[in-house]
Amino acid sequence: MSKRELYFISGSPPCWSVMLALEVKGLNYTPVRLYNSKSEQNAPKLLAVNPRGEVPVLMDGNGSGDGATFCETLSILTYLDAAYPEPLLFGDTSTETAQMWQSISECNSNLTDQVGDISRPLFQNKGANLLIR
Ligand SMILES: N[C@@H](CCC(=O)N[C@@H](CS)C(=O)NCC(=O)O)C(=O)O
Repeated sequence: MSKRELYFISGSPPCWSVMLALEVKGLNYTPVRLYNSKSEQNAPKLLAVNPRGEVPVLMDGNGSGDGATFCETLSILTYLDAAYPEPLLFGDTSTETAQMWQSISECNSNLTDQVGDISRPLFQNKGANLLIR
């Protein structure tokens, strides 16, 4: 069994990002599905990693004794790129890397909240009052 575990909730785009990165890099991992309906992401073991009770959470015991545990998609992707550079996710040149981070920053600053305002009421029945403004 892989010593690398990814804790995820079905249908979660942030979790998909990490799954994609692991596949692109050819890294084996054990996917650990959590059920949002049972609040499994709030288990003490996971709250110790992310007190906000959100996934993805990556536990990377890579067998070399310097395993790592992270939450937050971008920090997980950054860790994977540094630890397993083949192939690089964030560009091969300084210009490519800057262009990618520019796009990521623009999305996070201008798109993520707005998409959440629409998707949370639709998919999680949360925050429907936000749609009635
Ligand atoms: N900024 C976080 C967002 C993660 C996030 O929103 N995860 C959602 C699934 S898409 C979650 O865990 N929700 C559980 C909950 O709200 O109780 C990241 O990029 O990792």
